[in-house]
Amino acid sequence: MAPPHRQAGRVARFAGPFPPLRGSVALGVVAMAAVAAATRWRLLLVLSAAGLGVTGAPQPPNILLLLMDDMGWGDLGVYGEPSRETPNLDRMAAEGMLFPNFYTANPLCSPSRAALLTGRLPIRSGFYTTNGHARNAYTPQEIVGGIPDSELLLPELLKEAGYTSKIVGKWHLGHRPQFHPLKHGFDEWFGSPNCHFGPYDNKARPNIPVYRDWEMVGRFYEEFPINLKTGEANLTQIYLQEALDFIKRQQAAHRPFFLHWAIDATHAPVYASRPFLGTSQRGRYGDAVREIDDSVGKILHLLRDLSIAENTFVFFTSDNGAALISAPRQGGSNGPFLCGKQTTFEGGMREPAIAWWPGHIPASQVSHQLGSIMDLFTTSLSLAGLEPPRDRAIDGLDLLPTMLQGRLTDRPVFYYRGNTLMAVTRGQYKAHFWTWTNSWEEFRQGVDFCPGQNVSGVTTHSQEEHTKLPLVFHLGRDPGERFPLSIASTEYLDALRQITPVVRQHQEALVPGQPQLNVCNRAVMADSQQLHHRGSPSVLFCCREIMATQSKSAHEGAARRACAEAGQLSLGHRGRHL
Ligand SMILES: *[C@@H]1O[C@H](CO)[C@@H](O)[C@H](O)[C@H]1NC(C)=O
Ligand SMILES: *[C@@H]1O[C@H](CO)[C@@H](O)[C@H](O)[C@H]1NC(C)=O
Ligand SMILES: [Ca+2]
Repeated sequence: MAPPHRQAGRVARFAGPFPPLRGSVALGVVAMAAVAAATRWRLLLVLSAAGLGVTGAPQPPNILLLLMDDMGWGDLGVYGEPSRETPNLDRMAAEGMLFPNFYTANPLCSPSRAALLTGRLPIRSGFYTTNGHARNAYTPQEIVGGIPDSELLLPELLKEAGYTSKIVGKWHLGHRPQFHPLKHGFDEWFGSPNCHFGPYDNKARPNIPVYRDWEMVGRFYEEFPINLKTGEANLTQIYLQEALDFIKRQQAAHRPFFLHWAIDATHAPVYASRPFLGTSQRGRYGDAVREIDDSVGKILHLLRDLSIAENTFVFFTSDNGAALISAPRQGGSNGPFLCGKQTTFEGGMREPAIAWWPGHIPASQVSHQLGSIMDLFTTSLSLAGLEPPRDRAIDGLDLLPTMLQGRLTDRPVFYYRGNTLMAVTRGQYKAHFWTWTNSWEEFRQGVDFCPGQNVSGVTTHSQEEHTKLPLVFHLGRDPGERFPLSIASTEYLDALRQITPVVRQHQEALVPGQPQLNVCNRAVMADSQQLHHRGSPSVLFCCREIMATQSKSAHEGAARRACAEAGQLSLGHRGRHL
């Protein structure tokens, strides 16, 4: 049973979402007055199944998570984007609550999405690599790792509360059949296991498949064209129709639904359909944003049309910061923040975030709660009247008290890159234990995670350790992380006094999951038989990954030997063959 204070919280919270009880159901209500509200609607469902009629049975709210890909904090009008081209999202914010201090759990797609759906840091779920120190990793086609069966995903848990779940768009938690979204709680899927990279030659590498449920219905650049020259693709329109259709069907069936709308038009190569191309002041990236904004407007409009807006919780955010490597043509804006995707500076991890639930979340609110993408897991369970799993560490907070009562909860934000805790924020203070952007090798080849931004000793191209004397920034006065506090100041000591115990506690209790994303591990590579073939895509990928890291870890040593054996890397002469 939940502790009494939590149940009490739920009683107050749940007074709202339920439609008025009438007729035969009312009898049950008296008996249930003393019952934990968390289980209230489930009992009523049981009663209604026993013949009390579906219409009178209260339903928990629908949950709609709008997850953008590589959209930055600064990309929406409401966040100050100067072109002001997102009227629908701006209105959503005006009708709901804006979270300016909302964070993802990792600056890259796959781990961030794993964190949302498990409520756990990727270091716990295994969505990281030990190929190198502080390396980001995702699920390229060659990898056979994915979301472990032992992880409990949000849609699996929501099933207990009668929800039907659909994911539209990018999954990114593994390619192999055992990682299919329908094996992890989703009832429906339309989309792809990966980014829309390509086109590939279909010999060494096929184009990325697109699925409807279990069936592969085509591939990007083939049945689902993306014109790289003009930027034209109809995918956002297709994803929009999938969402509208699902919402209508669930509403007609009187079933609570969870829709995870994980679209990807703002991930390079960015795209838009013809009516939106060329319409933005910001170029092609802006065209993609405009089409998304228009689609969000249509989704919210449908909820109102069907009279389910007050029974549908909607949250808008992004999986990681804008990809400045693709900017300005194919990347977005991180507003005043430093660097972008792939980094643990604010630009890589702070996300646009809007909560919307008319009649429940008061309009025009700004919450300074430090929020996390992992909170969407815990908050969604709370909306469904469910408790988070107790047999594992959960990092997400229930944000309902914040959204409904304006409550603020002191909580840290952990910034990981792969296996390494890079930084921690508590309150206004952020301490960096490691700084790194990318390697000099990569940087000299033109890969820049922080174009136009060089903060000496901060945006470093070698991995710099600061665990003894962290670099500390006050994010209120210095959101751009440009002026580290003087280590001689009392403010610095005070900040560390707040942060150090939180870090110690976190690290002492941490049990890392088995790493799933080691690209150079033969056991997890798809074409391990071919690993000895020079030029095999996975070997090339593996070796490039190694080249890009500065680490000297044992794992990397083994991976390096594998690459050397495959003839792609001569030991002791890094970079010679690449
Ligand atoms: C998008 O759809 C329109 C209308 O059906 C069609 O004319 C166009 O060729 C499609 N574009 C792509 C890139 O698929
Ligand atoms: C950034 O500035 C520092 C100090 O001026 C300099 O040493 C470093 O090379 C610069 N980094 C880049 C990537 O230009
Ligand atoms: Ca992304």
